[in-house]
Amino acid sequence: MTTLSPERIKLISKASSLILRHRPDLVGLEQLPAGGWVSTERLLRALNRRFKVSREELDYVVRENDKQRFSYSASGTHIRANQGHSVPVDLGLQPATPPGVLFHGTVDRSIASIRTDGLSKMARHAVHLSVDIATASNVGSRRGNPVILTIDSARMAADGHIFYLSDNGVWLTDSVPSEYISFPTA
Ligand code: HQG
Repeated sequence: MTTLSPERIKLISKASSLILRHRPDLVGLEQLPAGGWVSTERLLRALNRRFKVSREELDYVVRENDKQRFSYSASGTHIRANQGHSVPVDLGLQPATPPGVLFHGTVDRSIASIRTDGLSKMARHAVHLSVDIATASNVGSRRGNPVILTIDSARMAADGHIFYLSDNGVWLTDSVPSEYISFPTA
């Protein structure tokens, strides 16, 4: 069975994220097709040009990736990123009822602006929210000392905000106005 080093997983994961979330043009696609599904062959051809990635290695990354960033179609002929896109994409996700509370990990320097404007999707397709504090803390710590915001998703949903659950358990929504956000007091 193929086992890959963490470095190799990261390399393949990053290159695949770049193509499947941000740069479909790198595999000759003007835009992402419905569902964000790209032919696995097409992705492998592009990866192979740079890194000599085998189908077995890609399978391993899809299966073992720490955040389950990618999914294969049922037959494995196509692959997509489960979330995190910056290019327009219709993932075909159905609106879903979120848990009562969700979390978002950010950093101190963003707080003033989030207090005023709420959470925006910034360069991504949606605002990303987590079901647990540990995940939100990991997300925030990519940028510095994490600050955890608590989102009143129950009230948002009641007020008509639409939520989607990605295949890897991330909650997505268009924006979070600041009235639904609790900021840490300390
Ligand atoms: C902040 C990674 C100022 C927001 C992660 C965040 C996640 C504002 C940054 C996924 C703001 C956007 C998403 C406002 C939002 N003013 N700052 N009004 N509204 N922000 O990367 O949630 O490893 O687009 O707090 O783990 O950090 O790629 O979003 O700090 O799951 O799979 O603007 O990406 O997953 O940053 O991360 P991002 P995110 P992957």
